[in-house]
Amino acid sequence: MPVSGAAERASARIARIPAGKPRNSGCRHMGKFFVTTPIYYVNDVPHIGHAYTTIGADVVSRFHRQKGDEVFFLTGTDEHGNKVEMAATERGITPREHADQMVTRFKEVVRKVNATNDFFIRTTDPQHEAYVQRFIQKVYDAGDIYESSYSGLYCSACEAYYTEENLVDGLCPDHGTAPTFMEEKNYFFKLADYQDRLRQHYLAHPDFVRPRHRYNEALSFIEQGLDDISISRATLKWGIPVPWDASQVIYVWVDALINYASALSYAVGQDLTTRLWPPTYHLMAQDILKFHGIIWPALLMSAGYELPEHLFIHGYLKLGGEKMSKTRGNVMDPFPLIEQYGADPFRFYCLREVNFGQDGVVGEDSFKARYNAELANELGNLMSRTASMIGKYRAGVVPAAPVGESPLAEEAAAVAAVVEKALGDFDLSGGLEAIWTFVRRLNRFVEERAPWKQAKAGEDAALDHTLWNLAEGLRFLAVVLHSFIPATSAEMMSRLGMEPDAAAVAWERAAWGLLPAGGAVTAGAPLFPRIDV
Ligand code: ME8
Repeated sequence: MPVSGAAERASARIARIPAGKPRNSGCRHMGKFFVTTPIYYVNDVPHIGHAYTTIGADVVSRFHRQKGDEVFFLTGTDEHGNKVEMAATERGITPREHADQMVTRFKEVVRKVNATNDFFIRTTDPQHEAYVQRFIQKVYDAGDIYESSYSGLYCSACEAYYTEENLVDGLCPDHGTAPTFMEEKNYFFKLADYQDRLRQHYLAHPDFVRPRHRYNEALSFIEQGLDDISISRATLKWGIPVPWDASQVIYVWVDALINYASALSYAVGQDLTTRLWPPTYHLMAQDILKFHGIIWPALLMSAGYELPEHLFIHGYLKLGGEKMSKTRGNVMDPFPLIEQYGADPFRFYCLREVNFGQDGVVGEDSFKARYNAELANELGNLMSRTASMIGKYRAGVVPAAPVGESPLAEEAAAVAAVVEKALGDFDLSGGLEAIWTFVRRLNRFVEERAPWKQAKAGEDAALDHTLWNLAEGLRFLAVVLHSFIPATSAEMMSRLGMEPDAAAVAWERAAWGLLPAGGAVTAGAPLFPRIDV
C-alpha cells in the first residue's frame, strides 16, 4: 500500500507545524448529517457494489465532519429472511452461524475501504429485534395491518412477489431467475391507503429522491396505484416474530428498513433519536428504490415518524454489460485491488470512473489505466517534483509566502466552491473532476514557471514565489481531497511539514494562502508507484 500508515509515520517527522488559524475563520452554524447505506444481505460474500455505496457514504460523512457538522454514518447487515436461511441450509449450518461468519466479511469491507462509520448494525442484534416489534406494533395499533391470504409468484432473491406483467420472459427482471408460486396466510400493510399522502409528500418535496429521474420513477410508480403488501411470512422461521402472532415472522424488508431508526436507539448506549432523526440521506442503488421511496415512508407515516430528508440513488457498477449481482454470479471482488494498491486508489477509481448517480462499467484494466494516468503521473508526480525542488533549491524548507497576489488564488477559491456545492449534492464525481482540473493546473504551473530556470538564473524571489505556490497548492489539494482519499491527504500534509490532523483538513482551510513558511518538506517514496501493465 503506497500511502498507508501516514499518520504513524507522521509522528516521527520533524518541524511539525500546527494548522494555525485560518484567515476566514468565524462563527459557523453547525448542522447534523445522518447518512445511511443499505444494510447488505449476508446470503453471500460482499462485492465491489457494496464497497461502492459504503465509499460514497464515507466521502460525504468525512466532508460533513470537515465542515464541523455532527455526523452519524450508519451501515450494517441484513441477516434475516428466506435468502439467508437458504444459504445457510445449503452450507449445512444454522442461519445464525452463517450470519456470524458472513458479517465478518462485510465488516472487513468497511475497514478495508477506510470507511468511518459510526455504527455497524446487524438485524440480529437483540435491541434491533425488540425495536422492530415495537415499531410494527405501532403500525398495527394505528389500524394499518390486517390478515389475509396471499398467492403469487415470489422471487426469493428479491424477497418480493411479482405479477406476470412485471416479469421479463417469465423471469425476475432484476435477477434473471424464475420465481416460484407461493400461497400463505399473511398480515398485510395498508399501503394503498398511503398513496395520496405519499404523492403529496413527493410533490411538496421535489428533492425527496435524487437524482431527478429517480424521483420521477418513484412518483410515477405511486401514481400508477399502490397495492397493500404482505408484511409477514408463515412458512419462514428465520426472522423476528410478529408480536401479536408468534406463528409468523416479520417480512425481512420491513425488519431491514427499520434498522435506520432502531440503530439510533442503541448504537452508543444513549438514545440518539431526538438528536439525529430523521436521516439526512439514505444512499443506495436503484434496485431498492421502491422499498425506500414508497414502503418505508408509508411505514414511517403510519408509526408516526418524520420522513427522511432525502434518498440518493447511485447507479450500478457493471462488469461487462451486466449489473453485478451475487445471484447472477458475475461479481468483482474489491479485496485484491485494495490489498495491492491501497484503499485510496480504489476509492478514487470508483468515484472517478463512474459518474455517481449513473450506471457504469468497471474492471481491473481501467483501474490500472486511471491509476497510472491520474494518480501516479498527475497527483503523485506533482507531489514528488514539488518536494524534490524544495529539497534541492531551499534545503527542504517551505520558503516565505510571497507578498502580492498569487496567480492560483482565484482558481483555488472557485474549485473549493464547486467541490463544496458538489459534495453537498452528492455529485461526488463532479467534485473530483473540479479538483482534478486544479491538479492539472498546478502541473502546468510548474512547466510555465520552470523553477529549474529560475534557479539557474538566480531569480531568488521568483523561485520562492513558484515553490511556495506549489506547496500551498498541494496543501489546498490535501484539504479538498481529504474526503475522497484520506490517507493520501494525510501523507501530503505530512510531507509539507504539517500535522495531518482534523484541524489541518477543516473545510475552512480549503482557502488560499494558509501554508506557513518554515515547514520541513520531505520527498519520500512516490505516493503512487506506477503499475506495470
Ligand atoms: O438489497 N453497483 O441488500 P444487498 C452498485 N438487504 N451498487 C451495488 C451493486 C452494483 N452492482 N450491487 C449492490 C439489499 N450494490 C437489502 C437492503 S436496506 C434496508 C436492505 C449496493 O446486499 C447498492 O447500494 O442486495 C444496492 O442498493 C445494495 O448494494 C443492495 O445490497
